[in-house]
Amino acid sequence: MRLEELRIEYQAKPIGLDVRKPRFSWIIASDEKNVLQTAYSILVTKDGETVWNTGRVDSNSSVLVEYQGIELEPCSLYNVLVEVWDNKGNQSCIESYFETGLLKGTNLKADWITHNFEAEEQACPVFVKEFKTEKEIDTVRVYATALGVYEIKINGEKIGDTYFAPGWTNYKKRLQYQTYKADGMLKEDNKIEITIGNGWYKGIFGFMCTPNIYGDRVAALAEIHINYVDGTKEIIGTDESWKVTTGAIRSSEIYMGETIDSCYIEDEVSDVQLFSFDKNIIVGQESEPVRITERLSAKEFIVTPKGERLIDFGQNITGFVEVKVKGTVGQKITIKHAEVLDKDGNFYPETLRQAVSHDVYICNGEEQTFIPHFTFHGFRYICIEGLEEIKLENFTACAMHTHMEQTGSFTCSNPLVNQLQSNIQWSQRDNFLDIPTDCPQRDERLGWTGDAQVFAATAAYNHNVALFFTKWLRDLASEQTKELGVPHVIPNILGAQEGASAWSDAATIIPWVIYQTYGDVRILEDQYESMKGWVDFITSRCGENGLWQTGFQYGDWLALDKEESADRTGATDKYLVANAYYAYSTDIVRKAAKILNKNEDAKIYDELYEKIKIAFNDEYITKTGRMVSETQTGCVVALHFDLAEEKYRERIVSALATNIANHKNHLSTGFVGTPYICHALSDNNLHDLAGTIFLQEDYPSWLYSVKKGATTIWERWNSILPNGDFDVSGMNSLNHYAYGSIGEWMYKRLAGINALEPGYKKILIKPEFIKGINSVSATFKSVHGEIKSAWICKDKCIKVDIEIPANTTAIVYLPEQENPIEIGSGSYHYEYVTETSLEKERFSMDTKLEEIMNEPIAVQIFTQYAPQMLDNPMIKLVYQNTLAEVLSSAPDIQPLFQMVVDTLNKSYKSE
Ligand code: RAM
Repeated sequence: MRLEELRIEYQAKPIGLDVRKPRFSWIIASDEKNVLQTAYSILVTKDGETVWNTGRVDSNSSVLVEYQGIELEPCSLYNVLVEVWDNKGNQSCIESYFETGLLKGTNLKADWITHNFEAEEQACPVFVKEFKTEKEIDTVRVYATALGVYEIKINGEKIGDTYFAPGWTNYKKRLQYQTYKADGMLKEDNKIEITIGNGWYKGIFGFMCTPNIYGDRVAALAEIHINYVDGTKEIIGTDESWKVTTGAIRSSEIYMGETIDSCYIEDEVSDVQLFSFDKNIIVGQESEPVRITERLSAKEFIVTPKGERLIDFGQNITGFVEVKVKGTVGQKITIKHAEVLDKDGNFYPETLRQAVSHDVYICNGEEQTFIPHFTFHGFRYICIEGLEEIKLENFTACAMHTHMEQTGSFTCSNPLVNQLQSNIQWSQRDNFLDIPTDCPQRDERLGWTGDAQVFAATAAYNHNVALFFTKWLRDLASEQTKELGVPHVIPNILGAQEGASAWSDAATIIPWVIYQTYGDVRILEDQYESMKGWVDFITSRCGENGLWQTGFQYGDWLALDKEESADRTGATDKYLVANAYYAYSTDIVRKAAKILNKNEDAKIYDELYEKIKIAFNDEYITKTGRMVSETQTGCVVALHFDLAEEKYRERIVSALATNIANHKNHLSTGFVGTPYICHALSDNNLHDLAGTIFLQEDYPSWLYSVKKGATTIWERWNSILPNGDFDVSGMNSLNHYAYGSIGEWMYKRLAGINALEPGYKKILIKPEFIKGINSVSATFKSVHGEIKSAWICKDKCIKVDIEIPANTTAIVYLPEQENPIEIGSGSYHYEYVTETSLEKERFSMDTKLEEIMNEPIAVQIFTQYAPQMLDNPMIKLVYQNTLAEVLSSAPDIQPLFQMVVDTLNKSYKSE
């Protein structure tokens, strides 16, 4: 047995940790089976002195064990030693450390400084300080923040590898500072430069491209802590002695792009001005920082029909392009960005709306490498102007986002589904840039609560999002009011507006997802008032019937069944949706109350929940079990949120199936129905139908966009129309993760990876086959360690491979087998022969195919018509693996081909 990982507040060896009671988690690995922890001990020391020693504690907890020692001191290094005993008589230990941050914003003694430039000055101010050090230096830490986004250089070199600090928070209530290790960067003569871009604080933002949203002046606050070898310490902080100038960055806006003039000779240097801004609201960095996490090389150089000169990076990303160039002095190079080309192959930046997204570089005659500093773009293509010779190797796309750890992987036998998974993962990375944005490219990039809410469960499979959401949920709570509830975007720059269902429910649903995924009770404690406050807000809006039926709602946003509504809210009764979420949020609050031992509340919200359910049934389901909105989403929420009385369920399930059949086995759902439709079907004995709509390849479906070449998830089912035209509603992003929320169903139902207890302390493995996929392999790195589920169904044989981490147990339902198996940790392989439904279908179809294939002419037909036949889902399903083998040349025999297709279709229908 060995301890593989020791995390402190989810992080390995954090510095600048600003948590007073950090929590420790460790991962146990073992070659033995059925391993459980029986005891642990934790020893925390500072300068060799013990500050916390648990001694041996008989416990199986290995996740988020809270520090209970002497109060932590700021800017101090703590060593941690964890020892673990297991039920097999083994013992093992692991060491790590953490360094505290300032623990209080007011511990920053430096002054806020700003400039006094003319209002029309666009260039980024650079705050400068020169100083000498005389003694031998041990360690150097920099604690810094800004109003705007900043970068610090020490002696010409950037400190840290992060971007967009201090991040986007509700600056009126919360501002993060960052801690940097700057060991070895100081010399005898030193120059510190802090450059500040407008960022979210002062930059142009929102639908109206409004400037100065939080303030009209950027400012800096920083301290350089120099610890000398002789034990003394010196702090160089921002104060009146600093100077300010402008540098090469002549303008920078997140939406608009950046202009760097490397010929620019430093301006005059002027005195800084002191600035006042509340230090009490300053908190330590709460989530992982934004970094460049992948560098993509240029795939192709394209000259478009219009003559534009483009580079294709093959993937829609968020970030920017690094350009290597040797231009002439003053040569101006412009890099324009777009997600897509139009159907004629021309550059199509329309999806950016008013976000100009141009980076402009002015060369100085030498070999140079340009990147922008304070802007990011959503793009796959760039258009280059002002450069004669374009060499692919001089252009690298840098993908950037909050540096979350990847925790999930999913692959299967269907390449289109694999591309879908890739698209979901990319849209998550592209949109988890400090806050969860709706899209990363256009004049929006806002923290839409609804989008984040519907996607959170999928997000938590793909990446560890605990810290990311911890930070954002604090902003959510800080923006919430009793009068208006929870805003639609967080941070809220859209102004005062009452909360809306499915959007504002992020307040309850996301903490619940984090609790379930990581076993994190603290998030429930921290968010409890906010969760409860949201439900109370809804209650305050309810009429006498106990239902919320007034005010603005997004409904089933962008649903296709909009015949009854002129706007974008879909056909499902908006208030039906609102009350379904009211019940769901109340259900979460009552469960949270129980977990937190708030017994009074638990009772209150239990009763409220029951009342809402009754009221919902009275209002939205007739006495004979008919839904008032018999739309897909109407049925889905009644089923998935478990609202419909038992006796009505069957009818609602069949109404859902009928509706789907009326849509030729396609979905018609929007933001609300889409995440749940496949769950609702799978949970109600219609898993096959879930599989059918999931694997549709024509509009509207998930795989439609894949077949249209998407590399990220689109905002609309038809962002690109079948004829190659674009949706022209003025709201058409090709990088919106909301519909990627199907990912949760893929992990849960196709791979079968589920948590039975929070934090996956107890696991359910229950993969279920669908026609069209004959193997799946998925992994999920839980807080207890990696879970694996893989299956393959081939040649009448089913093989299943499962891995269960130490200190957990699992219940396994093998596909097509009746009885569950209980297992402990370890690797398991199962192999069995069964007449599965999938197999039955496969083999009966194979036999029919074989008969047909015995006709020599058939071989030729398949060859000739292979592409058309691939468009027939049934033929493709059965035949995709063998088709390639029989391809050779063939003459045109249309009637016989038709006969083959008809036979196949008929035989499928009669199944
Ligand atoms: C659009 C956003 C987002 C959605 C809102 C209601 O502007 O892109 O996806 O949540 O509308």
